Amino acid sequence: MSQPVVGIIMGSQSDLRVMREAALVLEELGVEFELTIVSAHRTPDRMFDYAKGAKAKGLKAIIAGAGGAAHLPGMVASLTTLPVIGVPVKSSNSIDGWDSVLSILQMPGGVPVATVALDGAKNAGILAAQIVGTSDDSVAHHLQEYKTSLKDKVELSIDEVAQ
Ligand code: RP5
Repeated sequence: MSQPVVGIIMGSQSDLRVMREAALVLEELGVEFELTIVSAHRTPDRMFDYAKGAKAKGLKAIIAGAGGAAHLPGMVASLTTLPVIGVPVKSSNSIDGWDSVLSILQMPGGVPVATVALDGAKNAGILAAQIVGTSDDSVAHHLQEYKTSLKDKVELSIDEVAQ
């Protein structure tokens, strides 16, 4: 096994039902990743250590998912120069997920978090693979194949509708 190049973190085990989509697509695209729980509110020291150590251990991007008052992606982005992709998770007690979306999306200038759709962990995985693919030909090749498969699916449905 080679070294993980993408870190997937989430605020709680309850986020895993959403965040596993990022792991699945990274696996499909041949990207090595690690996955763990890091909470901005419950384990702030762990969050600090994770973000501070991420670049040195070889990560190229971090996917951070959280729900509610979702500070994890923004706080991690404040502690590292790695690109951080934020996944707003619709947690059970949320106001339709708007709390998660706005707290991850509305970062002040200077500390960007690339925010995907509510529960959009799949796109977070693809975006992380695209970051890795800028310097990894094998991953870039997998991404090209993935794009071709999307096109093929549409073309197939066009043919089916025409019949
Ligand atoms: C956030 O609070 C987590 O990211 C999760 O989405 C939400 C609820 O957490 P649990 O109460 O299910 O642990 O910190």
